[in-house]
Amino acid sequence: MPVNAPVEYFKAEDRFRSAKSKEEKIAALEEMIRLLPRHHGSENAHAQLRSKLAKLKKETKKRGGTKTSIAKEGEAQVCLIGYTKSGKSWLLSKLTHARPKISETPFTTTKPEVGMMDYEGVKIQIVEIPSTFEPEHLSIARSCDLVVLVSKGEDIKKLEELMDRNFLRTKYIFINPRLERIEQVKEKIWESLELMLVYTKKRETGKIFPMALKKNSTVRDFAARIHKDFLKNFRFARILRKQSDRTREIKAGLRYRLHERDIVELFTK
Ligand SMILES: Nc1nc2c(ncn2[C@@H]2O[C@H](COP(=O)(O)OP(=O)(O)O)[C@@H](O)[C@H]2O)c(=O)[nH]1
Ligand SMILES: [Mg+2]
Repeated sequence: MPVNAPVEYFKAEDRFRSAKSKEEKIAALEEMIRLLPRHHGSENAHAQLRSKLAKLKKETKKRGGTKTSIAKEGEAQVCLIGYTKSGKSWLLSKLTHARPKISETPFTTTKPEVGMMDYEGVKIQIVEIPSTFEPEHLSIARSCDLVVLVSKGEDIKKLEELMDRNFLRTKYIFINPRLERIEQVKEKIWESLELMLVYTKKRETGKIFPMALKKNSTVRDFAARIHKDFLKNFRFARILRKQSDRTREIKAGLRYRLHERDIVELFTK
């Protein structure tokens, strides 16, 4: 069985075993897939879980269900969940260039709407989940990186129960679009994603490009993200780090921890 899986994984496994419906089984499996660490030794376990999931989904589809999946794009995927007319489409249109229909009519949004939010050059995908809360739509929220519960304030408890009832264990935050400024909302989403912004500097051109890494990432994580060859032929990294009003230059190895807004240039053999 999987090595190093967190306690929550085994709880999801228990739920899978005791699930009475296929939908519950699917929910538990999706959570197991999300929680099972990804490394060389867990590839088989992942493949087995995915094949079980595919089989179950096929079976539910035969009974009239439809499949909706949104290909992940950008550095993270964020789902907007809330009751109808809470302002999800409105929020999506403010955070991204998407133009979903915003309306006083309940249940205007019937399929997931997608847009890309720009945070200092980093792209974050935002998905509006229709308020009909169909299982195949909620599935998207199960595998995303963050759920934003769009709330008018009085429905906070009901939204938390909705998450719980549908086995949505993804990290979530509340946002009230009528009270919070859009720049604040963006900042809150970014903070909650627990990412850090670093810049990669291309040696040939000297140009810098923003990218997002998990907080506390090392030079190794950075190099692996750029290209596997960089890791194989790694010599050292040159890091430019702003400290108060001067820029420090640091020569670093693979285990060196990066800071927010470091500019990183890789040197290879
Ligand atoms: N004034 C104001 N109106 C909003 C806000 N968010 C949504 N609305 C209005 O509320 C209604 C429903 O919004 P919509 O985004 O379609 O809700 P959804 O069902 O959650 O997608 C529309 O008439 C919007 O114009 C907001 O932040 N401020
Ligand atoms: Mg909508």
